[in-house]
Formats: sequence, structure tokens, C-alpha cells
Amino acid sequence: MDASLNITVVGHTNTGKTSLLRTLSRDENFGEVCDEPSTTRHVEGMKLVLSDGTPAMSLFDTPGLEDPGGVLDLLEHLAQMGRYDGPERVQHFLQMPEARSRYEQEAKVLRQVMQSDAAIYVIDSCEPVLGKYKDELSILTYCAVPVLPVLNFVALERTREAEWRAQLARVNLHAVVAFDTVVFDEHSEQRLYERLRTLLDDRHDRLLSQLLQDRREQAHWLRRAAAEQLAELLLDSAAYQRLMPKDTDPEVLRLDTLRYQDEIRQREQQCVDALLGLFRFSRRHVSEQNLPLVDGSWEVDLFSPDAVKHYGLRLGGGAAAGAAAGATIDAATLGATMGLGTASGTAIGLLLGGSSTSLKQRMLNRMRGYTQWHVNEHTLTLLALRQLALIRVLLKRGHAAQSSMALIPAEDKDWHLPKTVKTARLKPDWSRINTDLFDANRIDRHRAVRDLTEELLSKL
Ligand SMILES: Nc1nc2c(ncn2[C@@H]2O[C@H](COP(=O)(O)OP(=O)(O)OP(=O)(O)O)[C@@H](O)[C@H]2O)c(=O)[nH]1
Ligand SMILES: [Mg+2]
Repeated sequence: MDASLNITVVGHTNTGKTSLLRTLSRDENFGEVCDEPSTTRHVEGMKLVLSDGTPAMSLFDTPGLEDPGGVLDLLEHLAQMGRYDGPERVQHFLQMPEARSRYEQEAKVLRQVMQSDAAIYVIDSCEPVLGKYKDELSILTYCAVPVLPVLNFVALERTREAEWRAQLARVNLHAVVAFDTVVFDEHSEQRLYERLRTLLDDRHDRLLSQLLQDRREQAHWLRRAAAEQLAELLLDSAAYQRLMPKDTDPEVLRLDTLRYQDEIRQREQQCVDALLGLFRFSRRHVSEQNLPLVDGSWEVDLFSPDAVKHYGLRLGGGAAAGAAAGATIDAATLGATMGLGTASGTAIGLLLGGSSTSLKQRMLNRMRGYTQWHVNEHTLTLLALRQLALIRVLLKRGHAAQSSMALIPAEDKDWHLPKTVKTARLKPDWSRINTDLFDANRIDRHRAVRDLTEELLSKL
């Protein structure tokens, strides 16, 4: 990668400078974020890297400017003492004893800005446009580096975005980006880099274009990878089945059921972990990010009698009562489950069409005199909807006011399981959890994953 690019993030204390760096770098561990002023005490740099690890630019976090009025007075006083231009005044200031005492914090920031190609000026857009902000902007003008104002907290209702834009235009800052580091929007991020590109000189053009392209591709890939994780989970769960002899003791049946439910829970957890990994959230940070998870697991158990009610799903038909009671056992033979009455060999053969002959034979042998346990459609629906909801939350990276009840949006509540998932219920060798039957090489399963991924993508 060519010419190194150094960008410094500045602003008043508590405006979200460190949060912005975390969001841009997808690194939730960078620096310290806190709702108290003066959290960041030193300049801290980080490399923004492309997906392949190539460094794209250096970003520097800085302490908040605490007394911009005092610094501005000094800079203006210097102007009266000689014919200094802006940067000379700032350099002069940095040599003064005040820059090592009273204005030490401000000096750290200005020293860093003077070495940068541009500055991002972060504004808490909910704040009124006060004199101290105007002073900060004047100081930055003296530094003579391009400044990109970023209006943060714009997702909050009390934002004063319009007021800020008007004020910034008055000081000739027309290229402004609205951003919210908590409610993430990939398009705002792209706009930020585009604006930066227009401010910087041509030699950084290629670098910023690469970064923009990389972030676009990454966003696209991430969506797809998340939908594919969910498609795999749904196929594994729908195709899952266990057989129990019809005369099984009820207590054994109960314990077996708990064990089978546990296998599905674990599979769901695997999916949650994979999603958190994809979006680079650690389990440790999940609760802080206001996700509907506790220590990385769902608050409401998939098989809990309250699950359907909790998510407010509208499940039609008599089976809804079963789902509401958390029942996932279809105490029927395969044929009866599929509404065929008695499972004749021919019916099972038809249902398993496409499966290998030896699998058909094995299934037939297993079915005779057995009851089949599998995850019912309502539980599968719940499984699908809550993972979809989680992916949406992750795409927006920790939407602040997200409660678990609001997780599944109203338009999803009448959603029906895709045909591919229903088909999977007849394909026990599609489920990884059926370790004895699973066949990783089946072309029809690969196709099913692909089709289901597409269908789920349209929901994201
Ligand atoms: N709702 C919302 N909260 C935000 C946003 N950006 C930051 N915050 C919150 O604002 C507080 C301050 O964020 P920081 O990133 O620590 O701010 P800072 O500018 O680095 O603060 P100092 O280091 O003290 O100067 C934290 O509680 C953040 O979670 C935002 O866009 N929206
Ligand atoms: Mg900070």
C-alpha cells in the first residue's frame, strides 16, 4: 500500500471519539469508552486494516479538548505579538511552558493534529452549538489541516443536526458526515471515507478507494455469511431426528426428550457463537451491547413454554398449542407426522425420494416399531426468527434501546418456514446432528443451503 495516511480524531470530551475509532476498526477492545468526561488521557494510534490485513491508514484517538477558550486566547495573543500565520502560532504555543502545564491535554491533541493529513472533528449533535465548540473549530483552522466534522449521536431524537450543519457552513465546513457509532449504518461509514477522499490530496486517492471497496465487499460478504450460518442451523435442526421404541417407558421418554432438546440448543448456541464471531463481538461484551443475550446465550429458552408467547408469534392451527407448551415431540410414526396416516413402506420410500437406497433401507428398518422425535415446525419458526432478529441487531451493532420483546418485528410474525426447511424434515442425512446418518457430500443439501441462504438474505 502506498503513502501512509494519518488521521487524527479530535473533539470535545465525551463526544464519542473513542467509540468512533472502535466502530471504524471493528475493534470493541480499542481504548476505553465511558460516559464520564476525560476518559481518554493520551494520544493512542491504531491501524485501520483491509480484510486481508493490509494497513490502510493510521487513526489517532486523542483526549478531549477541555479548555479551548483558554488556548484560543493564547493563540490570539501570539498573533498580536508578531506576524505569525496559523500553523506558526500553534507551533509557538506548543513551545510555551503552558503547553506542558495548564494546557497539557490540549497540547497533546494539537501536536498530533499538526502531524496529520486530516482531522476528524467529532461533535455530539445533541449539544447546542456553544461558544466552546466554535473555539475548537477556530483552533483547528489555525492548524491548517483539512477538517471533516462528524455529527455523532444522530440516531437520538434530540439531535440538533440541522442547527449544527448551519453553523458549520458559516465557518466554511460544508462536507459534514452524520454518523452514530452505536446505531451503525454501513452507508454512513462509506460516506465518511468518500468525504475524506474529497478533502485529501490526490496521492491518497487510491488508498481510500481501496478502503471503500473493501468495506463494501466486507458488508456484502458479512450479510451472506450470516445468512448461510442460519441456513445451516435450520437444515441441521429440521432434518434432525431421533427414534424411540414405541413401548419406551414414559420417564425414559421424558429424559430422552430433554437430551434431544439439548442437542438442538447446543446447535443453536453454535450458530449464535458463529454470528458473534463473524461480527467480532465477544461474549463478554454482548450484554453491554444491549443484545437480547445474557453472556452470549438467549434469555428465553427455545423449548420454554413461554417462548412463543414471549416473542408474540402468531402460530396458526392446533399445533400452536403444542408449541406454546414447548412440546417438540411428535409422538407419531414418520407417516403420521407427515399426515399420511400409517407409514407404509412405499410412502416412506416416496418421502425419502432422492435419498440413497441404503439410507431408505436403514430408515425403513429403523421406523418399524419406533416413534420419531423431531423439532416441530413452530419451534423451527421460532429458531429462524430469533436468529434473523439477532443478525439484524448485529448488522446495526448494538442498537441501544433494543429490548428482547421488540426483537421480532411485527411483519415477521406471520412468516412461514421456507419450503427448503420443510423438505429437510424428510432428509435425515442432511443433519450434522444425526452423526450416524449425515452425509456431507450430498449435492441436494449444498443446493438447499444455497437456496435457503438466498431466501434468508431477502429478509435481512
Ligand atoms: N447513543 C449514542 N451513544 C454514544 C455514541 N457515541 C458514543 N456514545 C456514548 O457516549 C459516551 C462517551 O463515548 P466515548 O467514546 O468514551 O467518548 P470520547 O469522546 O472518547 O470521550 P473522552 O475520551 O472522555 O474525551 C459513551 O457512553 C458511549 O457509549 C453514539 O453515537 N450514540
Ligand atoms: Mg475517548
